Amino acid sequence: MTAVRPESGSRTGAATGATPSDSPSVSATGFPTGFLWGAATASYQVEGAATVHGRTPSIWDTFSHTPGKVRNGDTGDIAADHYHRYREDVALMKDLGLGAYRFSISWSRVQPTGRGPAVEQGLDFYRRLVDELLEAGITPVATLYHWDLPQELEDAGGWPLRDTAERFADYTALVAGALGDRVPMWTTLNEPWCSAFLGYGSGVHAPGRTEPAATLRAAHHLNLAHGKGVQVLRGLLPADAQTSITLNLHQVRPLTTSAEDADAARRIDEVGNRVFTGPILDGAYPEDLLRRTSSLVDWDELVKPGDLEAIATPIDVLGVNYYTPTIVSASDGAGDSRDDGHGASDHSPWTGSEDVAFHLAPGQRTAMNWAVDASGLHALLTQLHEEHPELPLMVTENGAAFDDYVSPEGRVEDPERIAYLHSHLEAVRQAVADGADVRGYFLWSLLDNFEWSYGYAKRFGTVYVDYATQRRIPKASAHWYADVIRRGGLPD
Ligand code: IFM
Repeated sequence: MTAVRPESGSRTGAATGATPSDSPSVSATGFPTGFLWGAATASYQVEGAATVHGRTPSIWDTFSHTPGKVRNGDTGDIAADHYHRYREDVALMKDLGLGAYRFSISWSRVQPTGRGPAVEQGLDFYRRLVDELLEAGITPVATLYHWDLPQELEDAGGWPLRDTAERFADYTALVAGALGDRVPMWTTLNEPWCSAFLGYGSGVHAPGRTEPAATLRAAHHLNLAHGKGVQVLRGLLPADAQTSITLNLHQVRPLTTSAEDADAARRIDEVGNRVFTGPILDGAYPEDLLRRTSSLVDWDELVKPGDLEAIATPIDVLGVNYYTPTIVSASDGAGDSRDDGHGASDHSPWTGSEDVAFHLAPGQRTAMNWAVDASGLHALLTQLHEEHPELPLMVTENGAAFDDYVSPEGRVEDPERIAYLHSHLEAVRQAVADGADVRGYFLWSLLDNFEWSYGYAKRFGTVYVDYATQRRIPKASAHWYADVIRRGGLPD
C-alpha cells in the first residue's frame, strides 16, 4: 500500500462482517483486550510425511524435486516432521503460552487429486492436531491454502484455469465439514500474490511458470477461489466462526519525491496490493491496472458476471503479513538494482509494470537481505484502517531470518530477532493507539522450516530445529516472546 489513493472507479465500503462497535477495548499494555498472541507455520514447510496415507505430490513437491529450483536440492519430504511430532510441538506452544496457532492444511493430504472425496486419514491428522491444541487451550487458526496445489490440478491448468477456483470451493467444503465444529478462525488463502506472481510470473516459486498473462488469470481465479471459499465456509460454519484472507501487502515507497517515482509506486501498489484488496474489499479491480494489462488479458472475458460479487463476500478480518518495505523508482533504463526481495529471476513478477526499478532500503538487514523497518508495518495497518475503518485486522505473519546456531552450551541466542520482534510489536501497539483495530499477532515462524526456494538455508523459527535429529531448541526470542505473552504487552 502507498499513500497514493486508488483511482476513482474502485467502489469503496469495506466488505466485512464487522462493525466499529465490535472493536475491543485497549488494555493498559496498549494492546486490545482479547488480543491473540500466536505463531504460524504452513503445511509444506513443516509437516514432512510427504507420502503417507495416499498423499500425492503438490506443486511444491514437484518443484523442489526438480534440480536447480531449490537451494541445495532441499525438499519438504521430511521438513520439521511436524506430522509425527505435532504433540511435542503443541506442548512447546503451551510452554510458550501461545494463545493461538496458525497452521495450513495440505490439500494433497486431504484430497490428493484435488477432486472427489476426502481421504479420512488425511483429515484425521488435522483433527488430532486441532484436538491437541484445544486441549492445550490454544486457538486453532486454519489456513486452507498456503501455496501447495495438488499437482494434478496444476497439470490440468493450475490457477490460470477457472476450474481450479471451483475445485478449491469443493475442497473447502470437505475441510470445513470435518473441522468446522472445532476451528473458530479460517483463512482461505495465504499470500495469493506469491501464488500468482511468483508462481506464474517470475517462476521462482512452484509451479515455476513465467507467463505474464497466466499471472493475471491466476490472480483473478485466486480471488474467485477466496470468494467462493468464504461462501462455502459461511454456509457450513457456526455463526460465530471468523473468515479471512491473508495478504502480503507491499508497503510501497517511492525512492524520491519525483512524479515519475510516485507513479512507479502507484503502479506497484496496484499490481502488488490492489489487484487483491480492490475486488475483495471494494468490489472492483483498479481501472488503471485493467487498462495497462489489457493487451495481455481480456478482462471482460476473464471476469464473468457474478465474479466480483462473489469475491467481495464479506470477511470478518483481514490477515496482513509484513516483513520489509518495498522501495521503487521509475526505471532509468540503466540497470538499476532490481532486488525486489522475492528472489532472482530473469522474468519480472510485476506484470504490466516490468519497467519499475527496486531498491534496497538502507540500514540493518536480515538473512534474507530484507531491511528491518518496523515503520512499514505501522504505515500498512494505519492506511488500511483509514481506507477501511470497519475492517478488523490481524498480523498473520511477521518475523525475521537470521543465521542462528547452537552454542556449545546448547543455547540459541538471537538478539537481532528479539529486536526485530520488539520494534514490530511496538509498531502494532502504535497503530492500535492510532485507531487501527488489530486483533492479533502471529510470529513467523514457530519452527525453523523449509523456506521455499531457499530450502533450509534460512531460519525464521523462534524455535530452532536441528534437522539431523529433529530436536527442538527454543531460541532466546521464544523465551522473550513468552514473557511478552505473559505480560500481554512489551517489556519496558
Ligand atoms: O516462509 C514464508 C511464508 O511461507 C509466507 N510468508 C513469508 C514467509 C517468509 O518468507
